[in-house]
Amino acid sequence: MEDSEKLKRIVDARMKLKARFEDKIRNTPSVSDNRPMGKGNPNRHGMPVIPVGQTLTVKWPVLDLGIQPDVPLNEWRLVIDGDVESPVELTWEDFLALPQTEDTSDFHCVTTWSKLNMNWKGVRLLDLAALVQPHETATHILCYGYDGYTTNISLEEALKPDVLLVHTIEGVPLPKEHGGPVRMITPQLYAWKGSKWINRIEFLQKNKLGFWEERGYSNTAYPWRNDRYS
Ligand SMILES: Nc1nc2c(c(=O)[nH]1)N[C@H]1C(S)=C(S)[C@@H](COP(=O)(O)O)O[C@H]1N2
Ligand SMILES: [Mo]
Repeated sequence: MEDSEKLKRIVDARMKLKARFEDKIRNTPSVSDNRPMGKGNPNRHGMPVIPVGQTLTVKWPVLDLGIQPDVPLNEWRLVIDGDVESPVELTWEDFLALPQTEDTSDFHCVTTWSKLNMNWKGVRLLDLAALVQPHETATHILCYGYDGYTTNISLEEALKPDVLLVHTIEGVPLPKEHGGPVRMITPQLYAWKGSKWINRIEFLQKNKLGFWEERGYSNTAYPWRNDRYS
């Protein structure tokens, strides 16, 4: 397919997905809560900038399962499959050819640290979804990392405009210890919902728990509700 045709298809599909999930997104707690817990000025989605129980950090701690996989760019792949019209397996070049988004957002770790104003560059999950076209029956995704990690979220969380698969932080390539070459970020949920070293996104017709969710972490992970454990 021509590149321009491909882009047009993504833009059309993106608009349809936005319309389909608009109401659901507007009703998620990190946008709609009228009594969010936390302190400080409102962030861009109206929540106190420091969620309840969090402390600001300038350093960026590293959290993983004890494995930091080394993925050369020529071997890197991103599979997007499951309940979708057109499953894909993207190479690094394919990934960089997709619409790129830059955004500055906050990072809230369940272990009580938050790091504000992180500048990211990458591809919106919304645009990846537009590429593969989830069926009407799709409700959740399960993300897989090269280290064997998994984590799940609902589509109304995944399709928010600040959910990105990032390859660049503060203008430099995302370091391996933070999930490079590519990780996902979920600024409106605790950070464990964003898989480092991401290599597969599976669209599902029902919720399926990931690594930490199976071990007692919250399914939903809302920072402004102190929603850490299930
Ligand atoms: N693949 C993978 N992704 C992961 C993890 C992991 O162990 N493996 N840890 C999660 C947790 S618990 C957190 S808090 C963040 C930490 O990201 P950081 O190490 O860049 O701070 O990544 C999340 N994503
Ligand atoms: Mo975490």
